Amino acid sequence: MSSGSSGHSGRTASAAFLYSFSLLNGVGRLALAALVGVAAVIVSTLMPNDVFASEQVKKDENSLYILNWSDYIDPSVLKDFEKEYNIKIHYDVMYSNEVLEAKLMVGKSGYDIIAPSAHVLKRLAENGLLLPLDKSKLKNLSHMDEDKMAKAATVDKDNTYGIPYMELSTGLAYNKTKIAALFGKDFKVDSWDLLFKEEYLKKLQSCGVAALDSPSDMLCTALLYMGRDPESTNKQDYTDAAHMMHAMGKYVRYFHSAQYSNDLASGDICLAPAWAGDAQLANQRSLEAKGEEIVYIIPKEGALMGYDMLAIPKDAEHVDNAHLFLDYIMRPEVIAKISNYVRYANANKDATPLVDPEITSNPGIYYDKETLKRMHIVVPPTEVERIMTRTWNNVISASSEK
Ligand code: N2P
Repeated sequence: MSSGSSGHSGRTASAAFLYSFSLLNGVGRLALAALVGVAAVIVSTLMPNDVFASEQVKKDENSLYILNWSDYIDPSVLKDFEKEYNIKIHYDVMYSNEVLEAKLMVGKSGYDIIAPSAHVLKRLAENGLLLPLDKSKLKNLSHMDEDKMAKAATVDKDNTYGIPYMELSTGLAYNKTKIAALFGKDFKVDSWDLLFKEEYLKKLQSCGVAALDSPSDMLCTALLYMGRDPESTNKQDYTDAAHMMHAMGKYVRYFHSAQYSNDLASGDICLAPAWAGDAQLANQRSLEAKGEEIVYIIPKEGALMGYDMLAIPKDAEHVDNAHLFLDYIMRPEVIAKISNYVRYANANKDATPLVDPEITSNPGIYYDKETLKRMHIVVPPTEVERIMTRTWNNVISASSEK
């Protein structure tokens, strides 16, 4: 298995791009997105076209190029797949749906498997960028949970383009010891107030707050907190959300969608909006390293939940291998192994008995009925896509000027 970069055209650059994009401010992002478009044209014009080309193509037939979120697989699963099928996996990680989308829009991403969140899969499919799955090659679909497949089908009619990979929520994670030291041991953390109200942020600044670099997660959560429709199409709602978030931007150390998990674990930050499994991982590592608990909650105002999907881009070059991989991932023992490693719930009903009871009984991962009542599956409407991007870039730019 090779990871992060490979000999495939343009891929080393794209891995670096995926990382650095997430560290840029709003203006830099737009400029870089335009540059990538130009670079893609240059790279594809310079593709080698000599006598060795057909040899290389043959060698590459036994390959599979995967782009997945960071910390989102048990590496042994990739190795086992390679061994069983004699297929070499080239594995890159990403940190944001927006970057994935930009790459697919440019075309020739080189990937055979991608992991968009469900609402993004919907947009990619609508733009003709995904390949319909060949279900005759996916016999393990029978293991999937019908309810969860039906939920995924609300954005992917008849489950045409994707299979749900992991189920997740966007809640709030905090270091119990540090929050008790700041606010007193009887202080109850049950609200997004801590992330959005200046009076709390001012205090929290000393122990460190981070935020996800994800416009849909952050803006829709802000709308929920404000009691507005998280799928609002009203421009004013986004203006109000941005206004409120500028306060948050003044106090957060950074916006990044992976770094916070390590930083919570090491004690470098004490609070962050978080994806369920990443918070659990932080908890596990923090307990091991310092004996401090990282608690993950679904605040009383509600939180987002959803699925990350696995899908095949329309121009994938290794379509058969991609189907083999999807079918492999749907083996109950394989997806259970992944859930045990990454601490996210999966959507495979036959895998549940194989998942560590410590995970299945955690209401922040496998949600109980009470928690589910506060959770919302949100699909940001297409017509506000631009408003969301612009609003989010403004929040980040304002924050970087602090
Ligand atoms: C896992 C990241 C979760 C992906 N580390 C959120 N879409």
